[in-house]
Amino acid sequence: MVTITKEKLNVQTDIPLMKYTVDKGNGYSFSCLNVGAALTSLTMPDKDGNTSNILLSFHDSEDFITDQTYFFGKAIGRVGGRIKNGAFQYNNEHIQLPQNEGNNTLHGGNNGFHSLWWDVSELENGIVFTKKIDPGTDGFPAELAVSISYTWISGNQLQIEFTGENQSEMATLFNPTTHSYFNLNDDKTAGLKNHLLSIPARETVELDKNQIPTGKLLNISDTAYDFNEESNLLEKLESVKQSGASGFDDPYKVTDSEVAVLRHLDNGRRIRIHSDRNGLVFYSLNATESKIIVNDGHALSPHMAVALEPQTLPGAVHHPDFGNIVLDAGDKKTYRIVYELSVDA
Ligand code: FUC
Repeated sequence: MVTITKEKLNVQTDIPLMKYTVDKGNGYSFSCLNVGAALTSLTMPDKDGNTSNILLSFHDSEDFITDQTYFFGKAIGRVGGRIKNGAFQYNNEHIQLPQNEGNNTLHGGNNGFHSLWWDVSELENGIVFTKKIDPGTDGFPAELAVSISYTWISGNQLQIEFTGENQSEMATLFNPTTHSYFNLNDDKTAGLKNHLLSIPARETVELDKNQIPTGKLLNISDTAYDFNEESNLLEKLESVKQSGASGFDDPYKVTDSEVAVLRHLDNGRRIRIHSDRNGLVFYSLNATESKIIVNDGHALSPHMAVALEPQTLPGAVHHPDFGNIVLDAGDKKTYRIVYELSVDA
């Protein structure tokens, strides 16, 4: 039996900051905020029945309002990832988007989904955030009606569904994702110890020095980036660091709808991530500031968790082979991401 509770958090804001918790009553529950449509916790048992939040989360709720760096659990849109020069061409017209990382646009700009206040309604097994976003709000063309729902579906599966409906006469872009960072340890300071990861992909998107997709794919078979075979995450992280990278921050071209499986060697927790799109950005939280306090009051540190962000491959707006993220006038699209949780005995 699913129960939904609603709590007003003690933060001074014009719009009350609300936390919604959707509890299955069997050790599985999640919580969300009306700012950023953020998933702030996802709780599950381990093999001994101890429950923990498997997401990295800000300790102070205020940080969910102000953050423009880490995006813990946030909804991301209109477009996840980076858009070169924050611009694209449509029918020979140059369309400029808000630039928030040098000349480029990252995660929908500073006024993207992650920073907005959403209307909320309760569903039978979850909640739905809705908002009509116009160009004056986020700097993208066209009025877009967005809904983002989080619901428990069959088994212990959390489904996140994004719908965008273009309600104007001009085209826009729609490639939303969710920016959850996972850590299956009870003690988040243990970092990624004991984590095994698999990703069904033989190629990643080549990135330039500003992490902008060049349009090429790189064959990663038998390199440290290859997670086709389930691999120890810390060992792979060490290998890529030895080759000069700060960690993983790469778009994988996935070959299956089960885009990643992350599990813990000892405590039995396992998450399978399902998606209906061709890309997965794998980010190992490479740069952090210790003034950020997370979860039970610990300082944030590098590689404390991993973000696994399903989306159409970044760069699609400039490289048609990567997919189509244009939402034409009047069009409506829905994308789903499912977190399937289970515990190995
Ligand atoms: C991922 C990365 C970025 C960024 C962000 C928080 O999407 O690709 O580099 O740091 O998350």
